[in-house]
Amino acid sequence: MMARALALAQKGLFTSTPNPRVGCVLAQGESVVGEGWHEKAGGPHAEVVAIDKAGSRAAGATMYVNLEPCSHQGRTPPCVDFIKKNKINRVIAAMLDPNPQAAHGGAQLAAAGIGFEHGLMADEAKELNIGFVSRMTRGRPWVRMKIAATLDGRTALADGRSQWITGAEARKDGHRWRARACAILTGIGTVKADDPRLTVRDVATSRQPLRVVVDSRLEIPEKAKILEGGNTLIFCGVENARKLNAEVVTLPNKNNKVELPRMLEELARRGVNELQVEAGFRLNGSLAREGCVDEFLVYLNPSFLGDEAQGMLALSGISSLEQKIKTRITSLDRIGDDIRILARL
Ligand code: AOF
Ligand code: ZN
Repeated sequence: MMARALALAQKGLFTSTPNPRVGCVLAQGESVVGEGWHEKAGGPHAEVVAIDKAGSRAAGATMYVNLEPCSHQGRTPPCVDFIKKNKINRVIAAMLDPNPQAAHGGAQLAAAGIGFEHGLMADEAKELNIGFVSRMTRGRPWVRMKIAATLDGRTALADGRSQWITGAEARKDGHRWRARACAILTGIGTVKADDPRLTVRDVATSRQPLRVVVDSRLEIPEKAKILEGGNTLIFCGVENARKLNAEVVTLPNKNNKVELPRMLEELARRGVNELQVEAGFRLNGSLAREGCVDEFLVYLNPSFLGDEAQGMLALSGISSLEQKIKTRITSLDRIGDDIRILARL
C-alpha cells in the first residue's frame, strides 16, 4: 500500500513544486477504497483527494501516505481536520513533515484517538522529496550538477562550445531531469558560448522550471535565448541599472562575484526544492569549491576530445591526492550509446 502511495506521489514529479510530491492510499483490509496524489500547489492535498474518492468507505479505513498529514491552514485547510471528520481509523506515514508550519499532524491525530505511525519506506519517501527536505531542513535546494562529457572528462572545446557531446537519448534523459527540477542554473560563460534556452523539451510537462543565470558583471546579451519568455532570474555581483527581460538580484561576495551559498538560500526562499546546474567548468568548479553541490549527474560519451578541451570542474589548489573530492555512485546506467552516472558527495 505504501509502495502504491509512493507511485501515486511520483505522478506529481514535474508539477508539485514548491510543494512536496505526495500520494495517498485508503484501504479497508486488503482492498483499496480511495487513492489520491497532489498535482500542484494550491490544489487539494493527496489525503483529501483519496478521502473524496473513497466517499462513505473512508470511515474506518487505514490511510497510507508518504508524508505526515498537515496540521496547518496553508493554501488549503489542514488535512488532519478532514481525516478526523471522515473517521479514518489509522494513519501510516512514510515520514514526518519537515515543514515546521505544517508539522505535528501525527501528534494531533494521535491526540484525537486515531492511530498514527511513521517510518514505513522512509528512505524511498525522503529520496522522492529530497529537494523539499533539503529546503525545509537546510534552507537550500538539493543541488544536482549535470555534466555531459567525453570519456576523458572533456565537456567543451577550448572556446567553450559544448553543444552535443552526448547522443539524443542522453539529451532526452537530461530533459526528464530538467522537468523535475524547480530551477535550472547556468553561467554567463555558457550563455555566451552556447546561447541555450534551458527549457524542457521532448518531455510532456505543464511546467517550465525557473531559469537562473550567474552573471557577475551583468554582461548577458539582451537577445540571449534564455531571456525569451521571461521566467528568468539573474544573479550578479554589481549594482546595475540595465533593463532586462529578467529579474536581477545583486548578491556580491568580496570579489564582486556572486556569493553562491547565499544565492542558494535566496533560491530556497523562492521555493526552489531541486536545482539542476548546467554550466561550464568554471562555475561548476566554484560551486563545488564553495560546498554548493549535492550530487553529480554525469553523462559520458565514448569519445575523446583531448587535453586542450575544457574539463568538468575548475579546482585549483588540489596538491595532494587526499584533497580529491570523493563521491559515492548511487546509480549507473546505459542511456543509448552513453553512460549515466549519479554520484553523491
Ligand atoms: C502538499 N500536498 O498532498 C500534502 C502536503 O500551502 P498548502 O496548503 O499547499 O500546504 C503545503 C504543505 O502541506 C507542504 O509544504 C507540506 O508540508 C504539507 N503537506 N502538501 O502540497 C500534499 N500532504
Ligand atoms: Zn495536507
